[in-house]
Amino acid sequence: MIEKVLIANRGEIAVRIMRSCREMGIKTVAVFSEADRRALHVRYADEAYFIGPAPSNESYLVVDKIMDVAKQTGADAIHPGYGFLSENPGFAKRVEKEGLIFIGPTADAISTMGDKVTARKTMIKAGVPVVPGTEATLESDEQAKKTVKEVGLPVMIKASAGGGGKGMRMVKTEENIIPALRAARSEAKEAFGDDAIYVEKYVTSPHHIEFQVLADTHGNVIHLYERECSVQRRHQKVVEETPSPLLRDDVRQKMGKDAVEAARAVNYRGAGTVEFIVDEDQNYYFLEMNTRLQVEHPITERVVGVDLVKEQINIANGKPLTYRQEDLKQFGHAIECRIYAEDPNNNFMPSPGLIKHITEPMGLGVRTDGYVHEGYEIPLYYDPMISKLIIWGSDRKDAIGRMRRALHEYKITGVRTTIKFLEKIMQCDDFIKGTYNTHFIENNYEFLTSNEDCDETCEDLAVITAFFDYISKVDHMKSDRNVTKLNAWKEFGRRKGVMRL
Ligand code: MV4
Repeated sequence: MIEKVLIANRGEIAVRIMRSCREMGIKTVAVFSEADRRALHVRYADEAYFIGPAPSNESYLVVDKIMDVAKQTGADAIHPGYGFLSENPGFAKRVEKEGLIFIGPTADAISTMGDKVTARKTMIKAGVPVVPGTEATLESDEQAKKTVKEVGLPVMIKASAGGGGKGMRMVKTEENIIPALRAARSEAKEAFGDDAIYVEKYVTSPHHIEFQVLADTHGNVIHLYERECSVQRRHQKVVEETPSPLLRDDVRQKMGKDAVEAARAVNYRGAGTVEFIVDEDQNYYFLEMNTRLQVEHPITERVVGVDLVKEQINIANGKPLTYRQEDLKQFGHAIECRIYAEDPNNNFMPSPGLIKHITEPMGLGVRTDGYVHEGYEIPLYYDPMISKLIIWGSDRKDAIGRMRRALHEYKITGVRTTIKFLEKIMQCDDFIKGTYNTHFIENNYEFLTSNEDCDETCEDLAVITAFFDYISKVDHMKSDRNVTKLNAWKEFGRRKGVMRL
C-alpha cells in the first residue's frame, strides 16, 4: 500500500494532489526548482527537496534527480501531475523498473496514444469512430497528393507525434497541399524529432468534447461523462463546463461507451481523457487520448461527485474501482475558468511578477485551486496559470450567475490577469445561449477584449478598493469618517466605471 508519494510537479496541481494524499493519510514529498523555493507546494508537503535551476529541463524534467529524491526519501509512488513528465513513457518505465509505483497508465498505453497514427489505427480496430482520413503516414509528395484528393478538401495535415494543435496545417486548395505538408513536416521534425505526417478530413466549426475515464487493474472501465472545452484560444483552454450545453443525451451515451472502448483498446489503467471532435450534426470522432490527470478535472469531480486523485491512488494500489457505471450521474452544472497572469489587452502576453494583493472568492458552490499568495512572485519559467475557479450550480443558468459573482469578488493586483476577460465571456450572448463552438473567442474578440479600464488607473483603484475592503472588515476602523470616505471612493470608482465593490 502506498504510504508516501513524491509529486513530480509544481503549482496548483502539486498542491491539488497533496490535498488528496493528506485526506488519505499518505505522506507527501515535494521537489522544487530555484524559482520555487517559496512556492506553496514546498510548504504544503511533508518534505521538500531542491532539484536544480529554474528552467524545467534542468529541474522538473530531469528524471535522474527526481528518482534520486524518490529513493532517498523512501517514497513508494510518484504522481506526475500534468505536463512535465506526465506523458513520457520512458519516465513511467523507469519508475516501475526501479520498483516504484507510477500513478498513471503503463508506458505502453502512453506510447500508443502519444503516436497519433498508432492511436488512430488502434481506435479503428476497436470500432471507435475517427475522423475520415489516412490510416498510414504520408510518404512521397505524389502519394500525399493522391491521398488528400481521396479524402477530399479541405483537410487537416497533422504530425503523428503532435497533439494539442502542434504541427497542424489546414489545407483548402490543391496547390497548398505540398507547401503545407513540407511546413508540417519541418515543424514536427523540429518540435518532436519525428516528421511522420497523416491527414484527416477538415471538420468545420467543431466542438471539442472530452470524456473522463477511469480504469482499474481488474478489467473495470467506467466513464465520468463529458467536459465541453470549446472555449479555447490558440489551443489553450480558457473555460470548460459540464454537462455540455448542446450534446444530445443519446449522443452522450454513445460517446461514453466509445470512450470506454478507447480505454479498453490500450488496456488502460488509471485516469484518462478521450478527446472527441464533434461536428454541427453531432457526429463525433476520436481525436486523441490524454493519458494523465487534466487541468479541468475538477468540474467532473463536482458534477459526478468523485475525487479523481483518490481514485488514481486506489487504482495504483491495485484496488478495484469504488464506483460502477450505473452509480454515476451528472448532478447540476459546473464551470471552470482558468485565471492566467496574462494581459488580454496586449495579445495575452504573459505577465509574471509580484502579487501585491489577492482576494479570492468564497461561498456556496465555489472552489479555487491555486497556489499563489500575497507577496508571491509568479516565475516567468513556467505556465502562467495562477488558479482555476470552479463553480457549481443547480443548473447552467445558476452556475453562470455564480461564476459572474465569483469573478466579481476575485481581486488580484501586481500582475495583469484574465479575470475581466472571463467576466466578459460570462456576459457574452453566444456563451449564455450555449451554442458556441471552437471559434467562439475569435468570433467575439472585439466584445471580449473591450475593456478600456485595464490600465494603470484600474490597477491603482484596485489597490485602493482592496484597502477599503480591508478597513471595512476591521471593526475599530469602521468610524463614520472612514465609511464616508469609503462611499466617496466607491462613487468615484463607479463614475470611472472601474470600481468593482
Ligand atoms: C481538427 C480540426 C478540424 N478537423 N481536426 C486542434 C487541437 C488538436 N487536438 C486538434 N485540433 C483540431 N483538429 C480536423 N480533422 C480542428 C481542430 C481545432 C480545434 C479543436 C479543438 C478545440 C479547438 C480547436 C481550435 C482550432 C482547431
